[in-house]
Amino acid sequence: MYKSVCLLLLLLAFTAVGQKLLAEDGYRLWLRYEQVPDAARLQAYRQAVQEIVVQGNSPTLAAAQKELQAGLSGLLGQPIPARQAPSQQRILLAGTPASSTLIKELNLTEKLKAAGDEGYLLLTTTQGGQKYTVVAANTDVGVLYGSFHLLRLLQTQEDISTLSVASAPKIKHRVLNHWDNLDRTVERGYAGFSLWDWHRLPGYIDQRYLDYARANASVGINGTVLTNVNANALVLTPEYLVKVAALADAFRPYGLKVYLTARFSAPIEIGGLKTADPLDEQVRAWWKQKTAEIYTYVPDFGGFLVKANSEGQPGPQNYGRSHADGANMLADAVAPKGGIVMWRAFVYSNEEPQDRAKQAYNEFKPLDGQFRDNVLVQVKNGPVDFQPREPFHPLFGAMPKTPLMMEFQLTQEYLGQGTTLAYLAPLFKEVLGADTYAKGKGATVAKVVDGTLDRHPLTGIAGVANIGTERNWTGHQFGQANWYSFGRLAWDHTLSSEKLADEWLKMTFTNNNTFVAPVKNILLHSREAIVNYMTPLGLHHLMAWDHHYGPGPWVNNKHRADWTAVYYHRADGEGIGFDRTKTGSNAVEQYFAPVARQFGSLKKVPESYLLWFHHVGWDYKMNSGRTLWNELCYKYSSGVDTVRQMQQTWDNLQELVDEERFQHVKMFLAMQEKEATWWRNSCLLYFQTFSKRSIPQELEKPDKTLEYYMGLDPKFVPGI
Ligand code: BDP
Repeated sequence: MYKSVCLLLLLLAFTAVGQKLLAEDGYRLWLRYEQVPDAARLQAYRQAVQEIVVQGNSPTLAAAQKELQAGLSGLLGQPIPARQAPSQQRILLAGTPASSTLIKELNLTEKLKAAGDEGYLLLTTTQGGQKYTVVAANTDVGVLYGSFHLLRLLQTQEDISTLSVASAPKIKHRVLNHWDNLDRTVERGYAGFSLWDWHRLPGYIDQRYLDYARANASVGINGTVLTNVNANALVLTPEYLVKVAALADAFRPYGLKVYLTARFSAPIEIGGLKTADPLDEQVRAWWKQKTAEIYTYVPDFGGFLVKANSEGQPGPQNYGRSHADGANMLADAVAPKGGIVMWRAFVYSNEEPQDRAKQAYNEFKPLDGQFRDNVLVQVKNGPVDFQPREPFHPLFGAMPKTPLMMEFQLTQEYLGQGTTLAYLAPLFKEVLGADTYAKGKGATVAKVVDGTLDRHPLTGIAGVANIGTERNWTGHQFGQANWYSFGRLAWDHTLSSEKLADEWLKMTFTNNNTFVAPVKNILLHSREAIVNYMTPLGLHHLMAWDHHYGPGPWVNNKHRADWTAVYYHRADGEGIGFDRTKTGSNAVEQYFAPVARQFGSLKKVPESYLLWFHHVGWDYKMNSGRTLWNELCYKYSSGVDTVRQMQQTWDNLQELVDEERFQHVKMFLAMQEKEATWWRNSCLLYFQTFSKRSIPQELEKPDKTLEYYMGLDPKFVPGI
């Protein structure tokens, strides 16, 4: 007896330790629902919510109820019952006027008008002697989104005693793009393998699919493209469609629609046709039939994302047809069921252009007005390719008759990949806030994307996902902040980077400001640090060949000049930078006049874009008073310094973070510091061969030779 009691105690002790050790591995993302530590707040919340009443039954309302119950029970540290009718005084009431008589009795019709199909109201009200905290919406999914909002208020310890919140998304399609292959590798994925376990589907529904859907719903993401833009036609065959259907079924309660990438040559590869010409009747019929078939598996299938005639992918131009011909063929196929086509503008042909940055604009602008109503043209944030900093893409504002969808990259292909702490909300905000001057001052990219500038009802925003099978979802613990902030900005692009960092940190780590304040500072400076130690002052495309990990400013002589680094930086004895003014490629001309004038002028261009648009002499005087060469040296060095400061800040916070995540981030920051130094040293030594100037005395000098850095050749880098 004594022995078994001891054993039991030992076991309990181990489990407790085990739970502590395993508890914070990042799996729970920002949905941890730990008990509110502040006693006064806790008391207030407990008084406000004694039970949950979600009237109505649908899978989505059930999901909302489950989330509220789990979330509130955790946050309030006591079980909160859920009932169909109130039995207490303080009720959390959630539902729609259609699902709930109690909500109906509150007469919210007027207030709910602005909520639309996905928005919601959060209110505090009293009726019949009962005090209600209300989550009301026109639709079940609105109730779900509102429930997550309410939980967020408690997670971040906001006052909920007099709620009066109305929220609706500014953009309609808020979509993740997974570059996931059917063999489960992920193109440019740094967080393990693809979440989609195709082999075990449809039989096995992994809990991760549901947690993935929950996480998306919690930030308002309502669509997911399951497959890589470099598409495989097999996903369109019945063998895979049944698996796609299983995923769609798992996601549906969370308002998450499924989309697929359409390989343009699918009619040939899996349809047995001789051509994929979009004007060929047989091809058109094939896509119609194929799409109808997809809808039998997934009745609410969202539609297609297409990469065509880009980087070797097949497309309409193979048959002398335009992008509009290709997009419209697919648009006609999905239209009967309300589907959409997201047609990518990331194109560049096999012939080498004079300036790759100009190509998407040149190809797409003439097509404005030629696309069907259910086509969105999906444009990367900048004109080259997801670089640490690019000016906004000149197509934004230039195609008023076509809804343009924004494409951001959450996976950090060009921002340090899996080992780098890069909070990207400042990048998203910088682009969305840029003024295109398409209709005079104030025509921001955000207004193009949210449809208000040209009154487009169809709107969309996409993020190339950074999610994989790693236990913490994104590889780097802080990668989660990009999934989070992308979703929140897709819903409301007016939110600030700072607010989103604040929310995410509080929910993911702790509300303790001694932790939140310094770590927010880390987040907010992280992207600029990367720009500084990789590609300062408008430099771009300096990364290593193919896998893109690490520096490669010396990359030249590849089969396409515009895949090399030297094509972009153009360093020579005189200076450095790509002349995109009238004397060069004249890419500036693609912007509206005030922007073109600013970018085109050496005096007016912001220094952060200087070498993007100008070839500038090494001794050019910068705003700081330094020469360009010295400024470059300073920028590269300051990037490294910032990472070192981040390390110091983090080290001081050990007491405030669980051990597992503390050590994780510490080790990742140490890797990042090495990589930052590698970038700085490589780039400065290489550019020095042109500038022939020395690195300022006061700055740290590279401790290896250029040959050493050029000889580094990391093997099996993930993501290719
Ligand atoms: C590039 C990536 C490549 C993608 C391509 C795209 O290196 O893997 O396929 O973008 O967006 O940046 O299509």
